[in-house]
Amino acid sequence: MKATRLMAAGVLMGLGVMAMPAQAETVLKIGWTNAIDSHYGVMATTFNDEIVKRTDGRYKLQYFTMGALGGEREMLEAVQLGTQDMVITSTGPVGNFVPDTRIVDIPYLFRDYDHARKVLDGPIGQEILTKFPAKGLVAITWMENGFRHITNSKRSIKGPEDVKGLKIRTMENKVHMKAFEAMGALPTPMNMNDVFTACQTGTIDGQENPIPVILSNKLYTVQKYLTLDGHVYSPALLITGKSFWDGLSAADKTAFQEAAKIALVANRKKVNSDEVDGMDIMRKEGVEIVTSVDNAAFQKAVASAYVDYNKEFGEANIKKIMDVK
Ligand code: EAX
Repeated sequence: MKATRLMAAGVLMGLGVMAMPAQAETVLKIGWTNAIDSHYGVMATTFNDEIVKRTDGRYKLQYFTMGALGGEREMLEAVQLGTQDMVITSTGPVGNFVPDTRIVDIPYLFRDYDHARKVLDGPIGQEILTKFPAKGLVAITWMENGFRHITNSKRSIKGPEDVKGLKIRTMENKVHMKAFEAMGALPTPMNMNDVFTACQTGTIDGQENPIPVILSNKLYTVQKYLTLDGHVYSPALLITGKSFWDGLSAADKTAFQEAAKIALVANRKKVNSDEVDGMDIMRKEGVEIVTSVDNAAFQKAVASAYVDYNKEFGEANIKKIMDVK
């Protein structure tokens, strides 16, 4: 009798296991324009580890680094279309999709990292994120690209007068282009994937990016001069498609948001450590670094662009961000 019961239990168990299919695993394609060990890569890998933990492996990320899926604008279009699941991008091209983000691209808007992080994590930054769903996108969290500095192959830039006449690659971002026009440079908008070769061949004289990007894309091997002018703080974003996000259960949405919060800490930590470690790496490669500039002179040089910024964004709105303590 006992054996029969055991047998029966075994069969039921077997059936039971068959009746409960293993939870399907969803693999999400995520792309960015830097390396796996960059400030974006550490965000993606930390985010993945936290999601796998929080969803018992029902979701995991498939990484596409170094612009393998295209430039940031192209990847945003793909996420909007649903042919790519997620993108980590600077705000550079985002303003072409969600115009409300453009205000955070204004040069000299943020005093330092603490100020920028406080604004983006606070009501002003969170309010901007609410504008994404209307455009078919969901910004899961603000992230960080870092303060942007100018590199070039022509001359050491000690003041805005040295920028005059240089062909400087910018992102596809009219706010940034306006600032470089005001300085007398020739702003050349370009997909990040083309920047290294453009520097190498001299198609452009220079470009501007945070230290983590200069390191990750090895731009210091094709740019002789670096000036730590920090003309603009470059936020980044972790973005997915609205239809994917709406399909998640409330519990999974919370899991993704909590995972993103932990990943953001790793992203910001990497930015700060790159800024310290990067100097020696670049000096060893022979890069001539101007470590401090007359900020007031650079701010004066972009004053004419501020006339347009005040008109476009409202002087009070710009001041509100600048006044966050
Ligand atoms: O987001 O395009 C750029 O200069 C960005 O800073 C880079 O792709 C990282």
